Amino acid sequence: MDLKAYLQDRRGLVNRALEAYLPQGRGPAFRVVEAMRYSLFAGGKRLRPILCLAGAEAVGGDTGEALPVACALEMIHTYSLIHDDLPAMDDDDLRRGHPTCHRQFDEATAILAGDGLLTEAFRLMADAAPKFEGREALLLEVIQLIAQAAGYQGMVGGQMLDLEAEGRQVTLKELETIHRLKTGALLTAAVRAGGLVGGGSRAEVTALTAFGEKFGLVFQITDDLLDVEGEAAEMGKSPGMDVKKGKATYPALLGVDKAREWARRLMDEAINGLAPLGERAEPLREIGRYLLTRRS
Ligand code: GRG
Repeated sequence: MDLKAYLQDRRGLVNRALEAYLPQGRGPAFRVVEAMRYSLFAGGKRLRPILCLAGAEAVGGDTGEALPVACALEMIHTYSLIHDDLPAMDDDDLRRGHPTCHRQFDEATAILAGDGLLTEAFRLMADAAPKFEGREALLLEVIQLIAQAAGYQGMVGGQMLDLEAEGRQVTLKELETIHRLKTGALLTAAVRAGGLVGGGSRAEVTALTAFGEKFGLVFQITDDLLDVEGEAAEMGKSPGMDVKKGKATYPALLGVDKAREWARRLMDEAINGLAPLGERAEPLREIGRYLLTRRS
């Protein structure tokens, strides 16, 4: 399959839907909507929504039905980036190739923009209820799954552990826990939610979840490798920040070659686990292979 064309098509689908779900603001709250849109449309690979759509596709589901959930995932992801870039957290100036939200606007507006995106994500999913007539329990399960992955049992918890680990020695096991929660939980939820919305059987959803968990880990390893080897122009942010901030990373703990080898092995396992889903899971396999060679 032509992965480039596939990603371009899905990105277009997601961007058009996001534009419809979050149109330009009017009225008194104009500034916060402008800040939400600034970060949402600043670029980004749209990986989480694409994983969600590909998860639905892998079980023979309708990608149109998965779109509100896919867009909600991108809103949650963007909120996490805005808050992560704040002076109280990573204090970054550049994100997605543009000034970070608090640099472009101000700190208070950036906090509100993140809050607005997080809240809007859940409104968006709840608003999709009419599309799920007779299957409301399924939509509720998806909303619960995403809330859990984004909250203290997932991304927020992982961020807390990450902040607590700053400036001290971290074991490989601790690092894995941090990343399983901080980045892995939302990526896993994206694939799983796609499978659920797509009407997959429990066995299919379990296979997708196992893929998502390994994918999440490989994503983080390759993110760490990019920080060592990447180019700012391609990444849209400055490389070398992990070392500068004294953060524990896979290349720092294992060495670059071993980290890369581990990522390859994990991705092989992840792809092998998709065998029961047959041809329909090909986009997921291709996205997995692409992850190992990504430059941004
Ligand atoms: C503030 C609650 C809260 C959580 C922050 C995800 C996160 C938790 C922080 C981001 C810090 C970071 C750079 C982590 C490395 C992995 C990561 C999430 C990279 C950015 O995701 P991509 O590559 O970004 O999918 P784009 O811009 O392509 O969407």
